[in-house]
Amino acid sequence: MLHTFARAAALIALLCPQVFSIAIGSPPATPEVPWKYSKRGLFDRGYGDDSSCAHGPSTRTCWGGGYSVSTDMDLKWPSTGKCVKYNWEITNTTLAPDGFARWMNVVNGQYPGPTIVADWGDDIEVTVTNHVENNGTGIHWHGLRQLGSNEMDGTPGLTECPLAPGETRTYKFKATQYGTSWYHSHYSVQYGDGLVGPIIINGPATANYDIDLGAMPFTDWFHTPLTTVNAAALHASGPPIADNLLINGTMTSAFGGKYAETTLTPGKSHLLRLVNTGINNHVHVALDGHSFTVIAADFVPIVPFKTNSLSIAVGQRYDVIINANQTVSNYWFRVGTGGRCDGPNANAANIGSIFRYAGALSGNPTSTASQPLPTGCYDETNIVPFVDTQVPQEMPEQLTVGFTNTAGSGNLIQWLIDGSPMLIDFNRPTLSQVFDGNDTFNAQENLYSVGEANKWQYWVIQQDPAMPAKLPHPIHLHGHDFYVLDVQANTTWSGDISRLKKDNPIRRDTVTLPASGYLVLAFESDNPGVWLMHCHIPFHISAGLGLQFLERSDEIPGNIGSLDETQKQCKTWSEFQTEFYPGGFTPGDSGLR
Ligand SMILES: *[C@@H]1O[C@H](CO)[C@@H](O)[C@H](O)[C@H]1NC(C)=O
Ligand SMILES: *[C@@H]1O[C@H](CO)[C@@H](O)[C@H](O)[C@H]1NC(C)=O
Ligand SMILES: *[C@@H]1O[C@H](CO)[C@@H](O)[C@H](O)[C@H]1NC(C)=O
Ligand SMILES: *[C@@H]1O[C@H](CO)[C@@H](O)[C@H](O)[C@H]1NC(C)=O
Ligand SMILES: *[C@@H]1O[C@H](CO)[C@@H](O)[C@H](O)[C@H]1NC(C)=O
Ligand SMILES: *[C@@H]1O[C@H](CO)[C@@H](O)[C@H](O)[C@H]1NC(C)=O
Ligand SMILES: [Cu+2]
Repeated sequence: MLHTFARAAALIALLCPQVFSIAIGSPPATPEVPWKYSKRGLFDRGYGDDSSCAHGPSTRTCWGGGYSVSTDMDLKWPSTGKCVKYNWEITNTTLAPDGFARWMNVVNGQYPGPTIVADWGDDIEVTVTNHVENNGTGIHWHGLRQLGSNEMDGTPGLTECPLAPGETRTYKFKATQYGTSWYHSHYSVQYGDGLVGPIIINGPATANYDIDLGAMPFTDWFHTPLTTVNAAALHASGPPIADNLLINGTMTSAFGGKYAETTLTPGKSHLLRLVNTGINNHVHVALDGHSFTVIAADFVPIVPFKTNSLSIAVGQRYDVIINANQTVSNYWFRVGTGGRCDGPNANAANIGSIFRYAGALSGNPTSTASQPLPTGCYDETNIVPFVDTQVPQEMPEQLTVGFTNTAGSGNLIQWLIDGSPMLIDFNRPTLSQVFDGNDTFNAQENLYSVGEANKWQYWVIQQDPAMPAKLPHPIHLHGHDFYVLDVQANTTWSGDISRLKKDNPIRRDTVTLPASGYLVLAFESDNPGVWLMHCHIPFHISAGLGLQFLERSDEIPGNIGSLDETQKQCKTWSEFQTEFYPGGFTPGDSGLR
């Protein structure tokens, strides 16, 4: 306790309207970080560095004020002084996104939740009140770096206790990145019951467009509450069957529902922000008669490439430009699933939405696909980050993904990291433990310490070849983007570091670990905090497929206000849990999603 307050007193409060203040130990806002400059290629793509021209439809690479699409977002971002505030009531509400009515946990009665819209460099402040009678909550801002604001990451058991029914808390953080993402509950399987929404952070782009159509979220959809589906999945020998797949929160089904509709302006080019907010299903998307020019992958601007379809893992995003230069008409936007590698979807063959040119007749499209959608759960490989990074070749440390299945005897499915299924303690989040000066962690917290400051951290995630469950996993890291240095299906890592891609490797925050294969990634230890790395399939992280990096524990910034808030949140959570769940939660359920 003493330790907590001694630490806290030295730190600076973080207030939304005020310019973001990073506390002791983390990199300064206008950084002088020579090690970073020295490892960058500073590749000149012809826009110069940080041009100051004005942003507009024909100058999307510019942003203004010395910022552009060439700016390295790790090092530099605008400080607008602008604060974007939201007030959210989380309720248990009956809705029927595809015509089938069921209870959902949603933000402000709305599904998908309200889109957070901010400009690059804004502060974002979201006040969340939990009105759900039976469940806690905790909102995570997927892909946002939370530089210097680890306690705002919204990960129950790591950075906070769950928010108990009736309680309110405020999350405050800075948009140091720009592009498209989403927020979701990280409490139990709650996001699969509806607690998700898009995040748009306006910024420059690597190609021009006229109109921003906003976000287009997709998710597989279950008619049974996810707690029930998950409890069964923990004991079943195969994945659960999704009932449907929602596009922008809607689809048709035997119960009614409707297709989502998007309007295109003839002759204009449109930015569309694709987000897989899914549960089990990897998706493939295409628009009849139109190609996509892809300009960003996750929060990373990329060298534009053209494609007829995109493969999108759970948690991934792509920003694409669609040129409305075809005959004024209606076109099917088609969405397919991975096929055998993700999980069955009862309506997989019928998923679509309508893209209607302004001036076209109403009614469903009669367009045809030029080619069938691909299947499979793999990532796009054409991704070249616009801002160039050099990552030296070094030997990674190994993490092995394993699996135990005693389902036949009525027991448990568990996914393991180095033999251990992750299990967190809602009542003792890692961050509180760190501030209390307790550095003894339970083995099942799957905690890996990263002590070095500002160094590359190399990890190979290897699927245990002996494992019977041969499935790919979308791996997501909090607090960082990572670089994908090598990725292979059906093989084990040879230890040959000359295989590692060092010249401008793919950078993003979610990547697919292929079945029976491995993934070598690297991130920079430039953000002290407690950061979860996990499979983004809720059923898999629930069954243990996760670990936490405790990065530079002595330097994690805290601030008086949010530490007080964390303590209050833990007290009310502990009272709620003691009263309603005296025996604890479902065995084998990590508590995380
Ligand atoms: C939501 O309300 C329904 C009844 O309308 C109830 O069965 C369900 O348990 C509630 N869900 C949560 C998460 O509280
Ligand atoms: C959450 O709500 C569901 C649905 O009402 C309920 O079955 C479950 O026990 C609750 N669990 C927790 C951990 O709050
Ligand atoms: C998604 O739906 C919302 C609400 O109906 C709508 O405002 C938005 O334009 C839609 N987005 C796209 C890309 O069609
Ligand atoms: C329509 O736009 C696409 C994408 O920019 C381009 O590849 C194609 O050639 C254009 N087609 C016509 C008919 O102009
Ligand atoms: C330190 O944390 C561990 C793991 O959460 C816990 O088991 C132990 O009781 C704690 N020790 C103290 C002295 O609080
Ligand atoms: C991996 O092996 C499986 C089973 O033999 C096969 O179906 C799959 O195509 C292989 N994947 C790759 C990328 O080679
Ligand atoms: Cu998984």
